[in-house]
Amino acid sequence: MFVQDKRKTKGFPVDLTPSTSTGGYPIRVVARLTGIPVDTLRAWERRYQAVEPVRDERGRLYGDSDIRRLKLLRRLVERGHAIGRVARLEEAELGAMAEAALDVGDRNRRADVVDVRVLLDALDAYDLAALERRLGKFAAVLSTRELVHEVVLPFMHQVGEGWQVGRFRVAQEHLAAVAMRDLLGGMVRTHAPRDGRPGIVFATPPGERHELGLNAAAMLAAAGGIPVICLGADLPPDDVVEAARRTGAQAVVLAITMGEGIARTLDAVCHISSSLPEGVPTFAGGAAAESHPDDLRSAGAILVRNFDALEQAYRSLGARY
Ligand code: B12
Repeated sequence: MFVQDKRKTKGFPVDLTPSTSTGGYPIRVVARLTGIPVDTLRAWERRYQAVEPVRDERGRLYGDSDIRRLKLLRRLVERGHAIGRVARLEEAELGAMAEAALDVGDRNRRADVVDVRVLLDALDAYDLAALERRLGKFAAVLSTRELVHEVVLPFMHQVGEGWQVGRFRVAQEHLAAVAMRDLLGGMVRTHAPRDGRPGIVFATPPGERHELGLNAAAMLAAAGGIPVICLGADLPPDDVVEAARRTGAQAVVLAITMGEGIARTLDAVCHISSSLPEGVPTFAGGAAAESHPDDLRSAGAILVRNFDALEQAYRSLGARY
């Protein structure tokens, strides 16, 4: 028996909780979660050993990692890859190939698959556990990069809107921020590279407490395999510089949302960019950063207008998508 959330999104079950102690999903549920017909699943297993589910007396049981893997395989096959060639690749390799194939059009088309309302409902009820569990379900079936673009950003946007129109109180916005920080922590752990490559320091300047965009920026770096040193909001400039020096960071990313006090913020940006070691760039994004392109340039920072441009910058720093 599965506990299934009644609110479904166009046939995509959003809250399926496996009732077995092994945490496994039977093949019919996997077919629904991955969009791969049962017969095809069996053929992929038999012929290509695409996944190797455990078996018990009731049949095959698949784990979250099998589902992630099957989703990636389906996406690659849809784009013309032969299943026989990709079926046995490591998950990281499949992820890199699938990320490379994901474009903006795909994102828009896929937006209807994910419905962040279940997250907003959890927030309505002040239910952090449900929020994190539901985020976990999305994380099981989407790649990290998809999770950021299709779940995290739309969710944060809705939280912001909800806060503004009085649906959410500050306490609920704080709960959402906690869930996002936990999610980021998980991503940093999961994607931590072992090759000792330098990381990126993330922070907001003094007086800037809006950190949701910053967290999303950090998640995308983690998704690309770049080590993340996320210091959070309202940081003294010297602390940002010190963290970058001590960790041998290859860049600093600042999020600047608030127009109020922008002169002080720009002073801080200037201090950071001029104190960093030679060759370590300072990137800045967010609403107020976008409104002050010339001032930012004068302060020695590179304006990043959106998350696509940010990913482009990460690629130049070695991110693998
Ligand atoms: C949530 C929120 C807060 C929370 C922030 C909590 C947190 N943990 O981050 C709290 C309650 C702390 C807060 C406080 C305040 N806030 Co406020 N807040 C918001 C709100 C509702 C949502 C902002 C948000 O995080 N959205 C989600 C993110 C993901 O979206 P986004 O900010 O729009 O960012 C987009 C892009 O800019 C980009 N982006 C963002 N960061 C980055 C970084 C990089 C590197 C890149 C590439 C891109 C990028 O990504 C997003 C794309 O979708 C907005 C109103 C709104 N609806 O936007 C006001 C808003 C930002 N706040 C505002 C104000 C004035 C304040 C306060 C002064 C209010 C007060 N009187 O107390 C204080 C000041 C706090 C401070 N000193 O910083 C104003 C700012 C106006 C301005 N231009 O200066 C806004 C616009 C509300 C308004 N219309 O007046 N706020």
